[in-house]
Amino acid sequence: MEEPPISRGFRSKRQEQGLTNRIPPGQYVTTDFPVLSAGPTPQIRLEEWTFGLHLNGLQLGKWTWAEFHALPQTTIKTDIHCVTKWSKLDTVWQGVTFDDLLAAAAVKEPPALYAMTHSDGGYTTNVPVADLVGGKGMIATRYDGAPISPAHGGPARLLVPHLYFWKSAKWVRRLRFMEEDEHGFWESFGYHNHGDPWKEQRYDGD
Ligand SMILES: Nc1nc2c(c(=O)[nH]1)N[C@H]1C(S)=C(S)[C@@H](COP(=O)(O)O)O[C@H]1N2
Ligand SMILES: [Mo]
Repeated sequence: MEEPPISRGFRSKRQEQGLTNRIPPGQYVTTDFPVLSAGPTPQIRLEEWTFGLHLNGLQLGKWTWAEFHALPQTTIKTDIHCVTKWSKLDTVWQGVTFDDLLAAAAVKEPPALYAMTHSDGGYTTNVPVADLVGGKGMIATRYDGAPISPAHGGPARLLVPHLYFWKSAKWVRRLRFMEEDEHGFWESFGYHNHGDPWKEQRYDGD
């Protein structure tokens, strides 16, 4: 049998946009910015806001809003991928990287392999420390040149864009280093423990 002719003119929309290598499997691109929250948006007064790093009940570092803004600020442009299948390209965030936070706390080496983030409202998510350091994670306070809106996690959210977006905890207040891994909120409801979009690690067992 003859091979069907290959349509040489064919290029998918993704190829046209040069996106073939940017969209993880099963994702589609949206230009909106959907809001996904498991509960109400907490109201946080900046005068009361602090961010803390903890290990075994010990506080390694704590910053007020003003102190946090005196730390080196980094701006990144990155794609984000939600487990509900939307991806948003070229989002721009400003904040303090974990590398800079650890340096500010005079912590030379990450003190444990695992971390749990704690947010106002009670949300938690666990992330391996290796996914936060080396420029991979930050505490972001600005999105698209303006303060992050409350619905999107303002005043400050975790940003770990190479993992599914549920790992990017909104309204984050505390990160606790852990010797042993524990499940956060969605992880204990069957979401994948790691959440790498390129491996389609959506649910436990993927
Ligand atoms: N504190 C908190 N952080 C959270 C969530 C949440 O419910 N509470 N939802 C997560 C999920 S499932 C997603 S997809 C993203 C959504 O962020 P967005 O609302 O800014 O799009 O936030 C993540 N961070
Ligand atoms: Mo999500």
